Amino acid sequence: MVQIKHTFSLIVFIILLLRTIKVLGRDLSEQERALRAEFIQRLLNKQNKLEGKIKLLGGASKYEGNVYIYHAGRWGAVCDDSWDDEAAAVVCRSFNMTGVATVGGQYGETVEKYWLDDVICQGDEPNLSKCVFNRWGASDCSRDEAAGVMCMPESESPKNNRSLVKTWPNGRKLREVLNETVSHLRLMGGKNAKEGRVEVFYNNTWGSICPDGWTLYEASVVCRHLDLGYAEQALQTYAFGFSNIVISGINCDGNETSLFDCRHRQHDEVRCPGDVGHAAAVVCTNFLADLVLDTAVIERSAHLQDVMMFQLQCAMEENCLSKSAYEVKELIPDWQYETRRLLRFTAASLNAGTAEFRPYLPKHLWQWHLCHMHYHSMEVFATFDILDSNGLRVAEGHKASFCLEDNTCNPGVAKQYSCKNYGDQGISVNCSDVYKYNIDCQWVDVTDVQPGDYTFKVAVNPHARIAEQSFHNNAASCRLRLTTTYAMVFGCRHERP
Ligand SMILES: *[C@@H]1O[C@H](CO)[C@@H](O)[C@H](O)[C@H]1NC(C)=O
Ligand SMILES: *[C@@H]1O[C@H](CO)[C@@H](O)[C@H](O)[C@H]1NC(C)=O
Ligand SMILES: *[C@@H]1O[C@H](CO)[C@@H](O)[C@H](O)[C@H]1NC(C)=O
Ligand SMILES: *[C@@H]1O[C@H](CO)[C@@H](O)[C@H](O)[C@H]1NC(C)=O
Ligand SMILES: *[C@@H]1O[C@H](CO)[C@@H](O)[C@H](O)[C@H]1NC(C)=O
Ligand SMILES: *[C@@H]1O[C@H](CO)[C@@H](O)[C@H](O)[C@H]1NC(C)=O
Ligand SMILES: *[C@@H]1O[C@H](CO)[C@@H](O)[C@H](O)[C@H]1NC(C)=O
Ligand SMILES: [Ca+2]
Repeated sequence: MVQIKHTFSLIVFIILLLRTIKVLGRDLSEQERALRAEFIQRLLNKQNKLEGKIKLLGGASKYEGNVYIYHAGRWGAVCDDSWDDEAAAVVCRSFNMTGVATVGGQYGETVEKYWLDDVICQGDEPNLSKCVFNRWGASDCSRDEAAGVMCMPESESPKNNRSLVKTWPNGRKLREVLNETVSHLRLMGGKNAKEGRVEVFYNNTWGSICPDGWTLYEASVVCRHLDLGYAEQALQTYAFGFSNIVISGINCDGNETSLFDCRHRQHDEVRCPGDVGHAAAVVCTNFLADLVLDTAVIERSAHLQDVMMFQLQCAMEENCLSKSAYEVKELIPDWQYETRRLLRFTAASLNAGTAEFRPYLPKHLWQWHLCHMHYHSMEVFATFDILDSNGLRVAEGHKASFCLEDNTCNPGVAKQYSCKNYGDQGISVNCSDVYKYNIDCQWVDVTDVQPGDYTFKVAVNPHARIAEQSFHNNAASCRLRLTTTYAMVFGCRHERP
């Protein structure tokens, strides 16, 4: 029986083979040609139908995970540089949902090459391919920089329900969940006392903390809590060993003196996506940079200027204008003579810390920006936003790259860093990096913003990518009065980005 079946399969195979040879042969009949054309057309149609489609992988449901987009016949990942909630809104809208952005491969390393990098969305684009980004496939990101989203139904959206904004995703303080008198903190597995995996004594055993969402904010609190200085690194790693993960979802402001003052949104069980074997870890140090944004100079320098678009070509290339500028360019033949209204201002940050502030990217990854003729060493050094009374963004100053240097130094301190000639970039202790109001891109495009009262927010090192002693002096939250003829910025105070 087996023999007969085998023979039969062989015959079928030979017939198929003969047919294939015939099809591949020179003399295709018209009908066969038509069949092949139809097959290829179907394949192309399928590709076209998928073009621009989104899927999410690595999450607990199909509505959360790392984002993959289909383009030119394959799926590709999205890098987290510049990735934010506006971009998440665009992704989640394709499921009729709202959502929040996740970064740093929160749902694991990417399984595909990157299609998109430096994606900047306003939030109202019909789909992700309509946002601004580098060329398709142009990316310098490593596999653990995958951008993701966590989508949720509109009704549960924190944006739809103002009363939820404060409680989500914060939850209760850790000290309300565990008994502080018997809970302790320690570092384990490090080469010295200032580094290691963070362990909590919880429910009578020592356990690790879930590394998901572990940032310099949480790490800063751990170092302060243990009296070890400042957090130089927040790690999600197996390098310091592993123990059972007993706590997830810790979320700190960064200025707490005890980790138990941080908020905690663990639900019933520990939920810890990402690599198994990884744990939250820190490296503490006594010497660290600390940028302090100068609020007075923002108030003094802010003013409006109307500029014709032909003077803004470089700025357009670097995405320094709002979306409508690109629409104007497409729709209006004489677009060069249209004007943009810019809110210009000077931003200066002093390094008041005890160590130099150095760029996040190593030198060989700096990007040469032809327009401005210097290298950019950090994807995002500063953000400028205008928010309405509901806290919604009405204008976003692009997130430009910058060149870090010592522009002015306190008396007796020598300048060391300069952007010229591929020089080393950084900000020395007691020196300031100054972006004067008259340089390109040092503005927010307010062409589309109605006159009224707003909040103007400027932040440096906004994603806390580089360690600092404190992040609570990195942002300035100011009042902005915009009229048809002038702008006034006043009442700036420091806060966290
Ligand atoms: C994305 O939006 C553009 C503009 O509305 C549209 O032409 C395109 O078909 C959309 N793509 C997908 C996958 O929805
Ligand atoms: C989203 O909602 C619209 C209108 O209610 C509906 O037509 C569409 O099919 C929905 N899309 C998805 C993916 O559920
Ligand atoms: C907003 O959320 C609160 C708390 O969950 C709830 O009591 C309230 O009804 C919600 N409001 C709306 C408009 O959904
Ligand atoms: C915390 O633990 C201490 C020592 O075991 C105990 O005396 C105290 O009642 C506990 N507190 C709470 C709130 O459980
Ligand atoms: C504490 O540990 C015991 C076993 O040692 C376990 O049964 C219990 O569920 C744990 N409680 C919590 C809150 O984790
Ligand atoms: C931390 O900063 C927040 C503002 O971001 C402030 O409300 C809070 O009081 C500060 N906490 C401490 C312990 O300084
Ligand atoms: C920076 O300035 C502060 C206060 O003016 C001073 O105490 C400190 O020694 C200076 N540090 C350096 C490295 O110049
Ligand atoms: Ca700072």
